[in-house]
Amino acid sequence: MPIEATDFIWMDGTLVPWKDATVHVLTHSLHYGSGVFEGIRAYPTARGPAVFRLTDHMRRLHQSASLLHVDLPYSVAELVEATKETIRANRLDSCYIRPIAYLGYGEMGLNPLPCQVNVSIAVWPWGSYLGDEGVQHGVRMKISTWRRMDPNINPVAAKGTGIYINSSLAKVEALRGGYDEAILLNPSGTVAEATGENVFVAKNGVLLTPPLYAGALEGITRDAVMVIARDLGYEVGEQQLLRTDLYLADEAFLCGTAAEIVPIREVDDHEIGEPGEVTRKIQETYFATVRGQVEKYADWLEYADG
Ligand code: PY5
Repeated sequence: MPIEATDFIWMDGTLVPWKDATVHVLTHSLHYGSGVFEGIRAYPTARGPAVFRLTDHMRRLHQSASLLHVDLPYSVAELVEATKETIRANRLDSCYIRPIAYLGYGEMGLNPLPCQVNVSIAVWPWGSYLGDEGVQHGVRMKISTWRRMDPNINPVAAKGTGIYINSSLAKVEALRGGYDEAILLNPSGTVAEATGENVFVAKNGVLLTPPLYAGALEGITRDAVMVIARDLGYEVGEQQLLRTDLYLADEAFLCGTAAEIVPIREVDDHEIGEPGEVTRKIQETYFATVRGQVEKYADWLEYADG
């Protein structure tokens, strides 16, 4: 799905025309994958565009940066304000938001400490990451032969650009095998997460997701799903899962900002089937929440216009 250009990208404090938002080929992060990023979404609501858990995402950007020894020149509050300004400038009702902090031009070599830190925020309209058909009827997953990295090889808690090569390899393997998306196991062989989403299974009415120590990113959608599911009356637990727990699940789904809530229809050719009641209810509540229709979760929305 090609990126749809908008008018402006926020770069280091200024709104720059989309086509001028470029970097030098000797940008440090291009060579060593030393950038950190976030994926955020704004949704249309009765009060204008609302960003879902914007402050939480910007806090995580700061945490990712600190794990990679990148000193961000903007506070969480400044990044929140810059995001709202960028949405307003592009007059968008809903969009995907991609902040990235990267080590820029001026220094080379593996020591990141002397490098200048640049920050940009781009916004553009982006449909369902795994397709509307996937959101409705579920996706076909493959357990990847690539493992999620051990947390002592790379800090998997950081959304670091270089770390995503692992996800890309798994994604390509799954796509070339005729599947929609991959699930990665950790080095001990239990389920970690998908290439850009967390994983949940439902078994006998209980909802389970791998704990963070299994290699799962502390997803903001994952957290929202746990809150919503408990409020809907489901028991929710963090538990290590075997690949066979996926094969034998009553229901399973992926969740993440880009993908939103996507049912899993099949894992390694083991059929789970059309989305069941637990998945449907969580999906429904999540979509109503992000559109500002659920009073209980009103705190999760930060309005671009105010
Ligand atoms: N796990 C990984 C590896 C992720 O990259 C993401 C988000 C998640 C889980 C879900 O986290 P959250 O719920 O906080 O979004 N992935 C990015 C996203 O914008 C990039 C995907 C292309 O969803």
